[in-house]
Amino acid sequence: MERSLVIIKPDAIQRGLAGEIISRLEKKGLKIVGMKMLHMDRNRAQRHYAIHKGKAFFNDLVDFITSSPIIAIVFQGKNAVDIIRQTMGETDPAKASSGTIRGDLGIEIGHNLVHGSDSLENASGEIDLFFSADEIVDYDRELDRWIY
Ligand code: DAT
Ligand code: MG
Repeated sequence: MERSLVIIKPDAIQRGLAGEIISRLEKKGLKIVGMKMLHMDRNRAQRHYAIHKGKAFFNDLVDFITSSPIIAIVFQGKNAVDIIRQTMGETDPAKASSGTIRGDLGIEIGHNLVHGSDSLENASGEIDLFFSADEIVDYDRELDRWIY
């Protein structure tokens, strides 16, 4: 089973959309195996978004993600990385399809509500940036036999 890091971004928390976003991913069938609320500092933000360093939007991105608390979640499931990306929709909410989180709930790229890892390799590093091994919880769900 894959694991992926989801971040409920500051705009989603401020708008009261955390439950809506978590619920969409839960209803899809993904299992929460780690979750915490925190206020990202600039150091963690720059490490999380290191791949974008040097791009025009990098400073605004770090300002935004550190502007207010976030919720970091580890979701687990078959093909979790791709399923989460599909459920989120395209990076720019203006281009994201209806039925996706960003397509239904957002308007512009700088306020796109949610982060999801873009590959299995990056997911592993991103999870390690937020969670220690003992903060990931391994458990069985009865309903998984109705999903798989
Ligand atoms: P994603 O979050 O879909 O993985 P990304 O990794 O390309 O997208 O970019 C990270 C975040 O940076 C994205 O969620 C919003 C912001 N961003 C990306 N491209 C941008 C742009 N052209 N202008 C402003 N913000 C941008
Ligand atoms: Mg990305």
